[in-house]
Amino acid sequence: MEADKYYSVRMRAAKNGSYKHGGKHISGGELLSTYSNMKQAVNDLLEKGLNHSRGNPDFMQIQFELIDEPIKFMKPLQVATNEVESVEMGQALCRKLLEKAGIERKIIEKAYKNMTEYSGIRGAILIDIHSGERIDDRKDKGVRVSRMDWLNTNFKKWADYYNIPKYSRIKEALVLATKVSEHPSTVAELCWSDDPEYITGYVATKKLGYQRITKLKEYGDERGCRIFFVDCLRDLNSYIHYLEKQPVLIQREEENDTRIN
Ligand code: PML
Ligand code: MG
Repeated sequence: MEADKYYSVRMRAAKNGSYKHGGKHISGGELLSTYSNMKQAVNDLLEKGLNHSRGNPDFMQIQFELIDEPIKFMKPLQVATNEVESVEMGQALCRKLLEKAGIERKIIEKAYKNMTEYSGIRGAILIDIHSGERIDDRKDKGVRVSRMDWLNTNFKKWADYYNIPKYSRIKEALVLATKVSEHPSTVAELCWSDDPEYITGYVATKKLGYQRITKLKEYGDERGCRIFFVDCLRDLNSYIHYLEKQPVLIQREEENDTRIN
């Protein structure tokens, strides 16, 4: 399979028309596929978009495109799960982890203050760690991290080994967090879902790993968050290019293979 060419396959789904016509974001999906696996790939994304707690879409686009650039292979971030009893405790832990990542308290507070303004955005927003200002110019769209995946068989072995639930949601979030944290300009990522039925989120950095926090919002809340705290003012364009275009495949360490088989 390694010798095969890969395609980036992407899906986006909205309700009340396309985004251009003011539609509400329902779901998005990214994966890499070989040509021979394309039917399955498209079907997986179709299923994802059709069955979402944010509602049934009335607009969906699925597209694929051949990848010319070489794929970068990366090991997944280390995962830790922090059980918390309340949203307040969860959010306090987020702030603590962001501070640990080297972001000043006042910058974290500024990001939180502006958070309601960011919550309808489909992709990620980029916040400069020096000014606390949003620096991407993508308005409602945000930056969509793309061209990344983790082959299911490899993910399942990893999940078994670390005793982590084999949810595609965790796989997809960890793929994204690993790709994002690998870039030297990323200081930290803060994320929780816009799915009203999913309240676990995370803070991720290369050093601290993928720190899951079990309660970051109340059930029923459709406001999500995906912020990248960055130090990349001088090379913003190449940073965004990396997020959108660099193909990445996540693969667990080889040495573990011998231990679980
Ligand atoms: C999402 O659903 O869009 C993000 C989910 C983030 C948390 C996934 C997890 O580790 O449980
Ligand atoms: Mg989502």
